Amino acid sequence: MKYTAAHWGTYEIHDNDLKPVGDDPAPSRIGKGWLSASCNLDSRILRPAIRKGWLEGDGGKDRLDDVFVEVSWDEAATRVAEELTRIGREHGNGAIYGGSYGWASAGRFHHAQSQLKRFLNLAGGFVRARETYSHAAGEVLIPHILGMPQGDFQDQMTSWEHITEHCTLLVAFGGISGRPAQVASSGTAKHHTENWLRQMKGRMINVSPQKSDMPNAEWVSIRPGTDAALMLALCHTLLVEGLHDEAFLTRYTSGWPKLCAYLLGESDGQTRSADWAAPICDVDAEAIRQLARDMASSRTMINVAWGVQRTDHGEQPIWAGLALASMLGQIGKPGTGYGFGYGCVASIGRSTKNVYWPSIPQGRNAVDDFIPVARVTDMLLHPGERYAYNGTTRTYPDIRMVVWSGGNPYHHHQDLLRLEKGWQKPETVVVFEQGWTATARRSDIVLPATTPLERTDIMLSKTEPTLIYMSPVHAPVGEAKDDHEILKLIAAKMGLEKAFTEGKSQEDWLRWLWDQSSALVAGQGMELPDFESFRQQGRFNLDKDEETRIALADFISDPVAHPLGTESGRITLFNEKIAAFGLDDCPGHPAWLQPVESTLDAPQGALHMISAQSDTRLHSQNDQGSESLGSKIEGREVCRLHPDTAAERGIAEGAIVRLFNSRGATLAGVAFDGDLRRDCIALQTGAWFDAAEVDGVRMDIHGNPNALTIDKGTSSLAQGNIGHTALVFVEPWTKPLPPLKVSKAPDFVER
Ligand SMILES: Nc1nc2c(c(=O)[nH]1)N[C@H]1C(S)=C(S)[C@@H](COP(=O)(O)OP(=O)(O)OC[C@H]3O[C@@H](n4cnc5c(=O)[nH]c(N)nc54)[C@H](O)[C@@H]3O)O[C@H]1N2
Ligand SMILES: Nc1nc2c(c(=O)[nH]1)N[C@H]1C(S)=C(S)[C@@H](COP(=O)(O)OP(=O)(O)OC[C@H]3O[C@@H](n4cnc5c(=O)[nH]c(N)nc54)[C@H](O)[C@@H]3O)O[C@H]1N2
Ligand SMILES: [Mo]
Repeated sequence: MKYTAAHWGTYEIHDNDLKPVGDDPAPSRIGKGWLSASCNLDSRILRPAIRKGWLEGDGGKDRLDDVFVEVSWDEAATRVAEELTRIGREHGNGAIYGGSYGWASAGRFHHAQSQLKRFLNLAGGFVRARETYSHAAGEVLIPHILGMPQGDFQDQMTSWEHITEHCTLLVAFGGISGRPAQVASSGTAKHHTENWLRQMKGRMINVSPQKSDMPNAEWVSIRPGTDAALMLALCHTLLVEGLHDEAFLTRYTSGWPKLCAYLLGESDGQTRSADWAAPICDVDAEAIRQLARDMASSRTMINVAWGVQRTDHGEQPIWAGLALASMLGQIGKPGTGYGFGYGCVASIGRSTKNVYWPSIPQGRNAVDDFIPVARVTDMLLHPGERYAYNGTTRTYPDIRMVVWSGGNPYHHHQDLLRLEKGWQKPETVVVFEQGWTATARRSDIVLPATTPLERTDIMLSKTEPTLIYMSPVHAPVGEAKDDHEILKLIAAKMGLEKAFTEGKSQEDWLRWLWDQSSALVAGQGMELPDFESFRQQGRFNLDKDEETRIALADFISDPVAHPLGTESGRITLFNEKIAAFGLDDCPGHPAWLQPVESTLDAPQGALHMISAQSDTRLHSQNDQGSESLGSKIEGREVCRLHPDTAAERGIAEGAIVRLFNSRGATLAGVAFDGDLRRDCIALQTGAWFDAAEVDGVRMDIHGNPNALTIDKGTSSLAQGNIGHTALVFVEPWTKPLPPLKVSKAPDFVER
């Protein structure tokens, strides 16, 4: 049997068709659109192309909707090599941005960024990006408050087995569902989050603006962006009703008296009571008090979904949630305590032993500069400007060349019309892409990359016992090449080919990865078959020990012998270091800070837009596949509205509407959802950005929420993205529908 794999699942290959592996209890919907997206010759990039304006020396000014000239691979590689060399010589490699954020594809060898970064390091280095769009606030905050990298905490999070067995009250801020759990980075062969939820014996509470964020749960319909206020009010009720675990707070936390003073209003005259929080959160005060009592009398697990921190001051719900769990004193016990991200990807809370598989070596970056990942437009627009980040003051580099591989900034970044402005600054933009995404259309040199369905690779995933020899399913479309082959061509032009390939063929690299992997697991008492047998079988199930975990168990068992890596060795409820940073937007303890936009002080008619992860895509991937295309209305992404909200605005189901605010506008089709808050509108992310001038106004016409979101950091601590914080207006669209450009390639001309 031949197999292949993606972030969204593992597939058997049958006569050029894909079937999810039989032992996957809930194969993903995303996978249904994979093959058709890969074979979509209208949207795939077939040949290397160079923007005509760039060839004519416009220096990037018209890098928006230009026409392209198709070129040979030799010319494309030569041009990239020449530009890298020229920019490096004239401005230094600190003028090259290679951060390339993005999920790329599963497969250990053909990982786009790893390949690109290995190459750029050999070519003199590049400015990189720190943190992720997923949970930047967590990545910066968690080391301060739990004394370990966010990833380490994630890897030790309490196993689902313990939660289903012992937890009697699961309170999920942002919900837990099979929708985001369709994927796991690097790949997965099993989707079991929904199974775990079905096995829950205790109560489940979904604190979210959308009921659909958690099946079979009670719903607390919270005003978006106000979770920290609710959590603090729950803390306050525990405190004033004497339901908190004072002994736990004393033994395992530091700074409790300062948080206590804040809750009681001793520091600023404002009590954080249930009555205070009720109008902020739009949740009944008595319901808040009762929830606190229920939490204290139950075996309670508190989960904060990553989406809850992709909001203005997104650090706060992470920290307030941890404070609440600390007051309940159930951290370190089976099935209770605190979680960050259950259900956000399939792998969270799995009890299989983690294996930290080898990757191709990336070498060393001679450039020491970075940006927090979501500050990309600020960097492009404001070279030399200073900004705050995690207690430091940094300066934006002056970027002359951007090289992107395996990510789609015109999907992931906020306020895309603003990104368009910054995007015109560099002299040269190079993209390695599979499809004519908005990013590819806005690049100067476009290098067509293969999809995993066109190449051979190995799927190795940290939490996943299944290892897959990935076989190709169809021939590469057009002249598309693997990223590695493209980089090899460019490296050859720069005299770096030998250094880049180490003289190894792709198959040599796969064997090398397999040998390294065999050696690694042999050291842990496990055995891999030899490479030939693995290739023959296509799939190998590692005999991993189940390793059920309890988060922070060592620390709880003996906080002196196993202190946390924080300033106090304990969970910091007041953090001296963060306090000393003196930030207005991230004080020394969890706090409620009103977001830059919310329905608390919204203009008449404004709605809060929730731009969650898509049912049918991985971000923008597979948007041009059958499953995503089939879900659209007149080719536009679907937004969901409460029927009452629609009625007030004269909007019919199935109609096309314009969503707009001061930053931009987009068009979407309408579906009704009685289980969504009336003051919200839900528009999932990932429809390929398609900007057009309509009556002289530039807007997106395909339903991309990032035409409307805010390009601001969570705070000057983490500078994470705040995609979930945005107010929009909605009205029926009465003009003719502008034709979409995304579904086909741009225009090609002769030089
Ligand atoms: N409004 C809003 N915005 C958001 C979010 C949100 O919740 N709301 N979520 C954010 C989050 S959590 C994330 S992680 C980001 C995701 O943002 P991205 O990870 O950038 O999104 P993807 O669509 O996965 O982009 C991957 C791109 O790489 C290309 N690609 C795939 N495989 C390969 C390959 O092998 N080689 C090459 N060269 N290219 C390849 C794909 O065609 C695709 O264009 O979006 C963020 N943006
Ligand atoms: N199908 C699919 N699954 C995915 C992805 C994908 O693209 N497609 N992307 C993956 C990636 S990269 C990531 S990082 C994870 C992200 O996983 P999550 O962050 O969990 O995903 P989201 O859907 O953005 O957010 C979860 C829910 O939070 C709710 N929410 C929004 N704002 C607030 C708020 O202020 N308060 C509360 N309480 N709730 C709020 C929304 O209703 C939303 O449905 O998903 C992963 N899983
Ligand atoms: Mo993410």
